[in-house]
Amino acid sequence: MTTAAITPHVTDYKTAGAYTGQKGIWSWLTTVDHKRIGKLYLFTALFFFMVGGLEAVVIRAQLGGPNRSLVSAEFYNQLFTMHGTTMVFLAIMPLSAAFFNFLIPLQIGARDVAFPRLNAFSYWVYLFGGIFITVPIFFALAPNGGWFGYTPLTTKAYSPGINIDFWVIGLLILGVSSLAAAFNFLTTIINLRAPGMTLMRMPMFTWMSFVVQFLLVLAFPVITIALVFLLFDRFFGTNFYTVTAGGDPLLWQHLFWIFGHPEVYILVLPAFGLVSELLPTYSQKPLFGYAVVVYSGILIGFLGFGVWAHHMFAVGMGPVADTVFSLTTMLIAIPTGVKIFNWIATVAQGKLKFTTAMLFALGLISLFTIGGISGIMHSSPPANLQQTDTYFIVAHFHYVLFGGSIMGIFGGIYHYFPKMFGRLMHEGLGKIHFWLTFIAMNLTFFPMHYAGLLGMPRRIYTYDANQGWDLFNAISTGGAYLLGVAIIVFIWNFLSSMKRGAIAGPNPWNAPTLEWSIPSPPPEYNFAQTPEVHSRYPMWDQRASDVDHPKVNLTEGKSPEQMGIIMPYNTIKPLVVALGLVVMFSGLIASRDPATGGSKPVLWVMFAGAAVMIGALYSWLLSPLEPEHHAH
Ligand code: HEM
Ligand SMILES: [Cu+2]
Repeated sequence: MTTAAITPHVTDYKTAGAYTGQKGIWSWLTTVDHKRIGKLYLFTALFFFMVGGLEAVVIRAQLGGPNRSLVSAEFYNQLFTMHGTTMVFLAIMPLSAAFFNFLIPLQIGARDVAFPRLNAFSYWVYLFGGIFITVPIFFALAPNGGWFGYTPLTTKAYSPGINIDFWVIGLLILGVSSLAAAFNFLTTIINLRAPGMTLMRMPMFTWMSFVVQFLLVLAFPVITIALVFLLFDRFFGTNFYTVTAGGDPLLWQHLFWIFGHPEVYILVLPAFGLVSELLPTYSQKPLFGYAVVVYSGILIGFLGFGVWAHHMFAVGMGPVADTVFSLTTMLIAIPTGVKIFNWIATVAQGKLKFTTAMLFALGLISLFTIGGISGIMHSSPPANLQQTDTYFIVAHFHYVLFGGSIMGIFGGIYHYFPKMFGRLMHEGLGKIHFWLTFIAMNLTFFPMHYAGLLGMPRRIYTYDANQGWDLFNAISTGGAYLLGVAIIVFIWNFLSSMKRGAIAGPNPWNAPTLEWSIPSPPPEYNFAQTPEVHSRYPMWDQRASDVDHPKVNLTEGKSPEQMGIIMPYNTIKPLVVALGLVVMFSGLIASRDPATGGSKPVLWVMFAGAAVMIGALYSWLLSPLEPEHHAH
């Protein structure tokens, strides 16, 4: 890699050229900078993670012992529906989006994403969609049909109230955000790579993100269609899912899981990508079998579209379909196993540094493997018929989603916090956070395997004593409380380190990729000069003597204008378009039918929202690109 040499008069190498840019709430409302949008996703998604976590703690408090009545059966339905929906769509997906936004342009040597304003739009649609679907729980009107919303339960006949309308419309809104972002990142990764950054030189996080964008673009249209059918059934009297009118409730299950299974890879592949960044850094060794790790990621993405009906072994598809989907599901274990093998081979004989980030990466390997093994167990239809809809399944997906996604994302936060904020998180608190999480996670979810094998169904709001479930539930609940403590330690470390953490410098971990070649936090324009890349580990290419003071790509304290770099200007229009879109959708449920408690559309609200959206979009598309010709 060739870079601008350190300017001789740099006094404090650690902060030289670091971001000093825009300040104030207006600059956040109008930002189109991928790094700031990444931080907005991070703060918002961590908030929703805590909301989802709180819902989980209330669920566990209710289930901590037999015959409890902390919450009603109806409110319990709302709690698990929103817990699942929040964790999947408002916490883990946006936490991954925080890393897509902050990291991808830095890893490929670009100054921003392909469509910065569209990027801002995605964030605001996510935020407004998240508020739209979350607020109802405070009025006990939240979605209550489970996170996969099976029909006919979610049709008007069985759910006449407004609850399911919030879920259907909320997910449609969030789908707009995910799809817009996916097209943005696909275009960015294909077109904006620095000279020499060939596909097989891309850092692994960018590779796995690349695969995920394809999954998003292919999977989200499927659930969008399923939701539109349900919206029509609920609002306009069609019968896509009503069997007595010639519809088919199983159509929903097929459509939901054709989206839903790729969705689990959308949730875990970014964490896999982060772990593939962390392990080489903290072993000071290249990733073992880089190309094989890339291909196994692609294969997981591809096979992920061929297994959906393993969620439906109990609906009576017949032996042929059961066999096919069982085999395809078992096949996926191979590329997943390859990844785990390559990670272990990377760590083997490495110069290991057990930082908090490294512990979370190793935590992912062990916990995800436990989840993967139980996944193989219920890929066999006879075993599945015993385990489906029991706590064995709840245990399984928490080992892959908490043990996988969340552990990987925590590792990524400790690793990239210095690049984002210029300061290090506190390692002592980090280690406490890790060990509390690791122990509490196993206390919470491992006993669920046994409760499930002993017949405890999921989604029951209470249970009778003496069925052999009491002890397992008591341990799980204790574990959940301890997880709550672990998350408080993390939040304290996160917030206090932003102000008081040790100054980090460009590359505190001696990591190998481009994002570590620029100051922390990076200047608005990222790279003073577009880097030229000659290998997969540009920072490790440098002469040994440069390691202490690597040639970082900076020019001290100059603004983009002074550097002659044209950066996209701030604008409020993406936010206004997003607001118009959400108001338009909200108009569908703006009034209530007193008889059924169901919702009714209010046309003027819909038109007002549409007018704001189209007006702002028009002005956005007509506004000139060059900053000086434009008044905000
Ligand atoms: C923070 C700690 C967590 C605890 C204590 C927890 C606990 C639980 C419990 C007890 C249930 C079963 C509710 C029931 O069937 O009645 C559940 C369901 C679920 N959890 Fe978690 N969970 C946690 C984190 C997560 C995370 C990180 C995810 C990631 C996506 C997640 C996703 C789900 C989903 C999708 C469901 C199914 C909801 C449904 O049946 O509709 N959970 N969780
Ligand atoms: Cu699946």
